[in-house]
Amino acid sequence: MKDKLNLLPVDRVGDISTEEFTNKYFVPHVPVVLRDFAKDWPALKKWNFDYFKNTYGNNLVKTYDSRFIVPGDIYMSASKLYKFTDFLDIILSHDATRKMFLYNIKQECPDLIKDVIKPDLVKGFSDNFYFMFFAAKGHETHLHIDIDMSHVFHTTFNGKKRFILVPENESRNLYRHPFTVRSYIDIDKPDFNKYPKLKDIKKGWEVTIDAGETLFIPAGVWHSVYYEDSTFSLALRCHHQDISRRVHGLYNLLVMQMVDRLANSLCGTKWFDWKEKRARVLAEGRGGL
Ligand SMILES: O=C(O)CCC(=O)C(=O)O
Repeated sequence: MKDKLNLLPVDRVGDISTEEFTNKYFVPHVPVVLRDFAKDWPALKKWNFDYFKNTYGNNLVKTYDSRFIVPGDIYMSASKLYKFTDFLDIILSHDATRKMFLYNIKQECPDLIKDVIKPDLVKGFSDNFYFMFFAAKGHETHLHIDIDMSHVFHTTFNGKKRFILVPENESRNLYRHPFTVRSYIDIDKPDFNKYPKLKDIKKGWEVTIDAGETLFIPAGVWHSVYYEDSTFSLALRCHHQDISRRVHGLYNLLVMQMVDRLANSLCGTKWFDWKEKRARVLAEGRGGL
């Protein structure tokens, strides 16, 4: 009896030429671990929990808990503001129930950008979005696609993170909730009885990255993240090379997400239940959309 998906390992490469990266990974949307992507960044030596506490400890930061993906008042919103130093203490006390995510250091702590060397592996890296993620060992970020349909280069600094990734064309077999970039299945411990179409997933990957390594997450690729250590990381975004994909990202942000938020605020659980039912209909091939 199947109790896990068949997940492939992810390639790990050192220095890689633009041509090889583009042909093997970037264009075909295949994840890869880049061991040398961040090797010259001053951030690798400089950033640690104490450094953030001493330098930016008084900043107020938004934090998120499991209610982020549950219908109700906190859906898709931050649940609590903390002083940065207090939140880092929470992480260091191994409380994995909340996280800081999509913390844009370009806006919040712009001096930190000087510690990151803008990569030239491919064109299209954003100058505006340098997102950081902080959480304790045991934290889990549920399965999703990045809403803006950008490529992501995710570097972890001080510990291990495990990722499960699934190609975008498996969205229906993952029971994607319509009007969202989210699936509510547990991809790590899949329930094939409740979600039988998971058995049809042809391909996926599993990888653990260590401090200093960078995972390339191609645009549209599903991913869930498991914090094996209390850690922080930085995700650089790179625009998709196809304009149609960028438009798709804008649509997701400006239209789809707004519809979902509005329907959640008006109908809450009923809207969630409709999305869950619709995800099943689509997975079983009984509907359009
Ligand atoms: O590390 C996390 O918690 C989430 C990371 C993620 O989803 C991303 O970089 O796109």
